[in-house]
Amino acid sequence: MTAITIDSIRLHRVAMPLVEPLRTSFGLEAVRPVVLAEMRAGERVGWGECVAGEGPGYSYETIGTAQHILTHYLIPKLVGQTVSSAAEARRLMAGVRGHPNAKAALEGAIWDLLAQARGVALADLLWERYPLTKPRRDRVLVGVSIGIQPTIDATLAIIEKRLAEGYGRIKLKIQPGWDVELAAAVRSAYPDICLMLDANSAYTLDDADHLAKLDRFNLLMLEQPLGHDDIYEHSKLQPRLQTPICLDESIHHANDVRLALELKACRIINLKPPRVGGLDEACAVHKVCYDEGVPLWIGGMLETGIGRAQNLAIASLPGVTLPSDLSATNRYYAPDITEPPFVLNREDSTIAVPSGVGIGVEVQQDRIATFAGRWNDYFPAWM
Ligand code: NPG
Repeated sequence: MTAITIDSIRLHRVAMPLVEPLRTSFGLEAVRPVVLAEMRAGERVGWGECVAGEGPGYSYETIGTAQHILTHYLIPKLVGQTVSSAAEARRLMAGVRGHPNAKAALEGAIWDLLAQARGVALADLLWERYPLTKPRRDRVLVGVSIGIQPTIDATLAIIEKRLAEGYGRIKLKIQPGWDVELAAAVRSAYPDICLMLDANSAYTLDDADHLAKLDRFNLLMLEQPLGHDDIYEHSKLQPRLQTPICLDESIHHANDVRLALELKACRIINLKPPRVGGLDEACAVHKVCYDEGVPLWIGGMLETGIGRAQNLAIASLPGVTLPSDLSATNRYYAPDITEPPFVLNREDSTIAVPSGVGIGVEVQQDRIATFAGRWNDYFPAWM
């Protein structure tokens, strides 16, 4: 087995202005604070990305807590160690409870280094993690996520633009007061598009009858309607809806998927590698869905090219059967910190999986320096 010895880990904090801010039920994201992990092993450099947000709105972690945990607890556990798998690195970090986004940043860099040491693409290394009989794909099906807009007309205009660009699946963010009427308007304008809604935990079980009104819109799924840490109440909601529920925030490891399936709390799983602590657990979640035939897709956290390359790699696995939240680079950052940009294949709403070794994209150090220099313009010193 190929092993790597971790010589050093350096964190870079970069302020990444979004081409288009995203409004969700938990807030508005316009400039994303991102921490990148640069891991050196001999001549090689591996990269990981921490996607924790500015505030604890999507998860309890913030980019501030992640820096604290990374600097004082996780990095000291890894520097100087020799590992031959990401699972070994996870064992080294196991003394730290929780903090999945922080751990995922380091694990991502380790996967990149291990793939480079083997001379293979990250997607191939992920495919080898568990026995899978089906091959991986070279292109992954993608869709686009549209935030909460000021008006329904504004939403329809953006949908029109995205469809014209070639996105084959539209996801709309909803919240109480911005749901049934919106879905009705979109369906009457576009009776046949592949449409799904994402509530980011904005409802309670008391809203079950209201949510059932969404059934008539032939939605691909309704994502995370109830509590961010709930599985039980979703199991009470799903039988009252025809629309398949997809769990996102509630899924932290493969056993959460097993539990959700046993309780029939959802019919679809959203997998975000950072939310489950990294690509290793992501492979475990993928394996459960693959074996059980549960529809699965990869969620996005507005990643830079580093995290996006990793998401494309896992999205290439054969158990990922629905379009993933992975848009082209030009929708997120101009420029991004990696080259080449990811482009949408308009003819089939896909993006190609990087085929080079490791994450398969080139990190631009000069751009990291530029975006690092803007950190203080946007974020307080204590972050
Ligand atoms: O394309 O990367 C993307 C964004 C997809 O809507 C998206 N992500 O709730 O899933 C989500 C949402 C999100 C964005 C969540 C940023 C947390 C942070």
